Amino acid sequence: MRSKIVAGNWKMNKNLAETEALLTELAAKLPDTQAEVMVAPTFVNLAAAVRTLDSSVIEVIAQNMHFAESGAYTGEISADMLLNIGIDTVIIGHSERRAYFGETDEILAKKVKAALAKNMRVMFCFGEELDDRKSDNHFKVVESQLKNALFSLEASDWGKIVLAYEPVWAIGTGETASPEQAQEMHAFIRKTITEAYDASIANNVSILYGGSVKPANAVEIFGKPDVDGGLIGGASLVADDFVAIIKAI
Ligand code: G2H
Repeated sequence: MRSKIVAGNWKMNKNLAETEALLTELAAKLPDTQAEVMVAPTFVNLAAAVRTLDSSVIEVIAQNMHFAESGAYTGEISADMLLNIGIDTVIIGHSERRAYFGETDEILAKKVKAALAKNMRVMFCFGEELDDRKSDNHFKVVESQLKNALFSLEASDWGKIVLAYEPVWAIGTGETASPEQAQEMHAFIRKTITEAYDASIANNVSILYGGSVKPANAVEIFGKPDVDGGLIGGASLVADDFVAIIKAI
C-alpha cells in the first residue's frame, strides 16, 4: 500500500529561532495520524531542525540538491552533505526551481539519478502552467515532465519516488485546483506510469497534490482516491493550519 504523506515546504521562510519555535510547536500539537509528516526548512536551518525533532514523528527533508558529488559548484549542496546531517529525502523539480533557477527536465533527471544513487528518497514535483491548461495541453505537459525526468529509471527505483503534482497556476495564488481536477490529473498520472512501467508501480507510488492547500480545502482534496496527501507551502508556516491539514488525511 502506498503511504499517505503531508509535507510542509517552507521555501525561503523562517530564520533559525523561528524554525526551532515552529518545529517545537508542531511537535507538541501533532495529532495521531496515519500520514508520514515531513517539513522542508531552508538549507541553513536543516541541521538545527534535525536536532530539534524526533525524526520518527516528523521527518526533515531538503528543498533541493545538486547532482554533482562535490566540487566547484559555489552555493550548492550535495546529497552526501544532506545524508551527513541525517536527511535522506529531497524535493526535486519544484516549479519555483524550474521558473527562477532554470532547472530543466534534463537537469532534474540528473538530480533524481544522483539522489537515487545515494539511496535517497525523491519527492519529484511537476505540473502545468496556466497557459497549458487554458490550451488544453495540461495532460501532455505533465506526461512529458514525467517522461523526461523519470521514465528512464529502473522499475526498482520507484520505491524511492514520491510524486507531487503542483499546477503552477495554483501555487501561492490562493487558487486551488478543484478536487475533481486534482483527481483527474492524479488518475492520468497513474495511467501514464502504468503504460510506461506497470500497474503495480503506478498503484504503489504516492502522489501528493500541492498548490494553495489550506485547512478549508484539504479534506475534500485528500478525499479523492488518487490523492495520497499534500505538499503544503504557505499554510505549513502556521502550526495550527498545518496540523489541521494533517488531520484532514
Ligand atoms: C506549492 C505549494 C508548496 P503553496 O509551491 O510546494 O505552495 O501551498 O503556498 O501554494
